[in-house]
Amino acid sequence: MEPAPTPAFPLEHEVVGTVDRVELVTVRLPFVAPFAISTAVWTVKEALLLRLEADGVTAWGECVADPDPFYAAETTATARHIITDFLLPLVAAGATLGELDRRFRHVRGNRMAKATVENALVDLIAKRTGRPLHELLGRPRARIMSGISIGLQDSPAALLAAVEEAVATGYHRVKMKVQRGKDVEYVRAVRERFPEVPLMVDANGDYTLADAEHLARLDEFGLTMIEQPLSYSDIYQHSILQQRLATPLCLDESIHDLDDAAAAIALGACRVLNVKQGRVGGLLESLRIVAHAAAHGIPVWSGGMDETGIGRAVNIHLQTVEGFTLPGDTSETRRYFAEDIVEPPVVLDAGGFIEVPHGPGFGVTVVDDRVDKFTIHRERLR
Ligand code: OSB
Ligand code: MG
Repeated sequence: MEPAPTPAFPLEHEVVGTVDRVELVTVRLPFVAPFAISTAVWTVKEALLLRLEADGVTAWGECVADPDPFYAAETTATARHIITDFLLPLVAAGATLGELDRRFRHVRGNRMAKATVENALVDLIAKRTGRPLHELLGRPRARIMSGISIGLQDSPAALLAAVEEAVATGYHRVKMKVQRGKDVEYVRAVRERFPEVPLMVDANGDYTLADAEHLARLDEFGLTMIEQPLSYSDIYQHSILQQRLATPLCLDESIHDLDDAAAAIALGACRVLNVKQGRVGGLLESLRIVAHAAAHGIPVWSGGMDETGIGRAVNIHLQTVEGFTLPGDTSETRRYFAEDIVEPPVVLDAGGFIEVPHGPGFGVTVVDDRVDKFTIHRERLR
């Protein structure tokens, strides 16, 4: 008899079981401090959570969409619609995650909604079989690198104070948000005070190709990369810009799936990739992107979306995968929330590393009282 073909990626052959109860819960957690990027300022984290129950096991998936379309086109409301009306009806007991992934392709785009369903099903499968997520990914438990994303600040002095605290905490690299008018002089201030800290900037699409000469002024600061300088939907113009800059470009918003990543790499539009599993449709698509990038010598790191402890835990497990060679946007819980909905919180160890949470599934415990306290909407679907 022919041996069964080896699945191309871990997760693909995992089987979805029956689900007894399905709920969508929207939580709103206050941020410790407002988080500003070139297109938005957020003072609270609003997240859509998918809660599954089966055989007394509870599993969760967090959607990374914001309530507004200022970072990505999807919102918590569009995700709720797509999950309820199109994705959940495709989930059938007995199907593998690989089959489900193929079914989900019939629904175009909406990758944040897809990731939410995939994540919750992965958590359920992992918990039912008593395995931690990194084990489903075929990876040993390991510590991962840390990184911080510092939002736009009112002055270079305020930025320096934030970077000072980040360096003192032990983060492996610092990312600072930039926008027109808050770029070269802000970066210069940080570089003069911290000549050695691994530093990068993220513009969230605030510039155009006409700014190429201005952006080239950043080359003198030895940045590890410039993230998404041009439009949220562009790949081609980034390939032109990359030819004019010594600093590597990194794409975030423009990459929704493996095809986008492959196009960006083929065009030379970036030399680094930010993989947010919640943006690209989930863990399985992330594995494909990371494998493709590694095969083409492109380093990858895990971005973040200011997730609660649920999504944060997923990002941490994913970073045990080979190919995540750079520190990502994975920071301590206390940087975002005075009180999170999970235990334990994410903390840095003495070396600035983050431990992968222990236990089945994502390895964190969702505290029901806290979910209740922060819930603004709850709906039972099944
Ligand atoms: O562009 O990476 C981004 C947060 C929200 C939306 C977009 C971005 C970010 C971050 C913060 O930079 C990442 C994090 O700390 O989770
Ligand atoms: Mg970004």
